[in-house]
Amino acid sequence: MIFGYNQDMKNKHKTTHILITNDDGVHAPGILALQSALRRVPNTSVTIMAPAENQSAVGHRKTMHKPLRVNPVTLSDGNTAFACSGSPADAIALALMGFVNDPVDIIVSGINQGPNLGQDITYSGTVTAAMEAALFGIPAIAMSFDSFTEQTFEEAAAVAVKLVPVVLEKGLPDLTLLNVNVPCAGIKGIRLTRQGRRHYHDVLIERIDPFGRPYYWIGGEQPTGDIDEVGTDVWAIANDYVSITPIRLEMTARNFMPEIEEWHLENLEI
Ligand SMILES: [Mn+2]
Repeated sequence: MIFGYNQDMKNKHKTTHILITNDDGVHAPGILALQSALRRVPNTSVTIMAPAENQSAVGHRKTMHKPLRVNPVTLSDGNTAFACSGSPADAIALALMGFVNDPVDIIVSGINQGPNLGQDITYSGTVTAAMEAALFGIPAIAMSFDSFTEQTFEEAAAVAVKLVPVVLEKGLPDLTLLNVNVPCAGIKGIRLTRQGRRHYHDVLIERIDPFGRPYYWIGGEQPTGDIDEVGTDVWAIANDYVSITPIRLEMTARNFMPEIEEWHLENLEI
């Protein structure tokens, strides 16, 4: 609430400054579509600070033991962006701690090539960039597209264009961000969801290098999920709905507290 000030007049003249990042790298097609769409929103300015290389699944990584480098780059549509050497979270911190002068109103991360559902979120550089923004108290939206191959990001970008003004108007609570997933095969509607349950199918592969030493890969089939659990992000995407999940960085397992209190851990002799 601003006293003695005409809020409508203020909003009419205010330019919204959107900071865009991703984890697929600054030259990925998803961020190209996202920035292109958000630039068309009236009274909007856009700054892009994204990893120079693909940083998918780096999680909420903070670079501490080597310097960060930033270089201006030109995107394939002629717009400019900043490419940084760190993680997506580093990109957000860099921008907000002083590299970008203009105050940032909202951060949009993506559009990721591939979904970020259920327990994917702490692996995801797309989502952890939004987590970093939440730590700075800036509203943030993580955008992911439910295909690892299709590059038709226009519908997902249109969702971001619709969502940004709502989040700007309503605001988000402390330590809270929105995780948005967009289906690939036509949008049936929008659903507010909770995190579902992911199932990972990675295997550990051991191979031998030319010098006789073992080395390892962890990887495998794409994760699946409990698609029958109605109301989850996994369910929504399986049913061609846009999934919007509010995510908190306060991760206390509250429903486990009564049971673990019965363990009386405070009585452990140490
Ligand atoms: Mn990615």
